Amino acid sequence: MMNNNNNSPQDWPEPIVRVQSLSERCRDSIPERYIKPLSDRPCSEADADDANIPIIDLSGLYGEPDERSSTLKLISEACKEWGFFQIINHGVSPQLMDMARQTWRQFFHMPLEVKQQYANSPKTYEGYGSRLGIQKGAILDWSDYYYLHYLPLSLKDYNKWPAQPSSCREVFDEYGRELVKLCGRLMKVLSINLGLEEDVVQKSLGGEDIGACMRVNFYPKCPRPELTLGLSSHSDPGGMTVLLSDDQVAGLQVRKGDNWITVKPVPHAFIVNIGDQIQVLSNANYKSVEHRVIVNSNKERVSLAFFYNPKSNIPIEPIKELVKPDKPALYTAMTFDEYRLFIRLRGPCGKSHVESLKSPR
Ligand SMILES: O=C(O)CCC(=O)C(=O)O
Repeated sequence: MMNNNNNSPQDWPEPIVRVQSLSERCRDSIPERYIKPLSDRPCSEADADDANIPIIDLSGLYGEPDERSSTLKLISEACKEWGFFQIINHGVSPQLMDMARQTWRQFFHMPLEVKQQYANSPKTYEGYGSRLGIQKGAILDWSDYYYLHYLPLSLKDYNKWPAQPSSCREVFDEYGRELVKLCGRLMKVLSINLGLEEDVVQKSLGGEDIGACMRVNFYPKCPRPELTLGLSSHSDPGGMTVLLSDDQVAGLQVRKGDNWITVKPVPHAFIVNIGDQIQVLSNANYKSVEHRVIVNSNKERVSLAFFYNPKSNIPIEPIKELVKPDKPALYTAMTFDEYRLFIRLRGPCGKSHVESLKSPR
């Protein structure tokens, strides 16, 4: 049984403590609940200065044929080797990106009582939250977040979006529209790179009926960053994630073999990563890669993760053109609704779930 503490998905197992209030109270120690086992703590040595995920200029996709094919190739290699890349010249306005991040930063700086009106429950996770997973006694991450649905329209509920700052709903509506367009373009690229007709990946995710949601992460300053994580290692359960990172503060680390590479964010770039559902659809040609977030003692950090997901009730399985005699289907079919229940109950835990979907052979 996944939920072995008799908790219901309606309830948190313990009273919720906002990490932001802890950060204001704790001077030189952190509560034990946030101290990670030694093996999970961030390593003290800085990673090689020049190591970074690939940075790809998307304007190449619309240039001369040579430029287009070399851009496609860069994306293909990044998907295979890293599962992560940064994109520049992606078509989303830098002003909109800044405004979106700034608006959410303002939200997290509103008085607690304002934010508490949106306190979430593990049933849908929508709203203001401070933990993932409902296992009693779990070690927690040093972050608060806000989670909301953008698509399908049946799940989009403005009452669950903050009313303040007053521009929040309008800004996020526009941001969501732009990101859905960007993700649609990226789906075509992935399809072409997998040797398929350009609309196959999008269709396999449900065509027009995809899901999209966003988690805004707020990582308060932490007096003992070497003992904890802002977000534990996980792969993203959905199709693809487009992350707007903090432009001032690094924190995202991507697994590369046995190392963790700290992403150096480029101003006005997005960080794109493959999620578990594209790993499944691509029959593991592309891998969703584990990542985690470290925190620091002198700067808070804000990031906006936009999740582009399959329609939630259709079976997701390897695309048939990618199943071959020498590469049989590696995964059994599962709907995204079933799949994400796991992370909702258990919280972030590496890649254990997508690995558990492997077909017995
Ligand atoms: O804050 C970040 O840089 C990464 C956030 C993330 O991995 C997530 O929200 O799933």
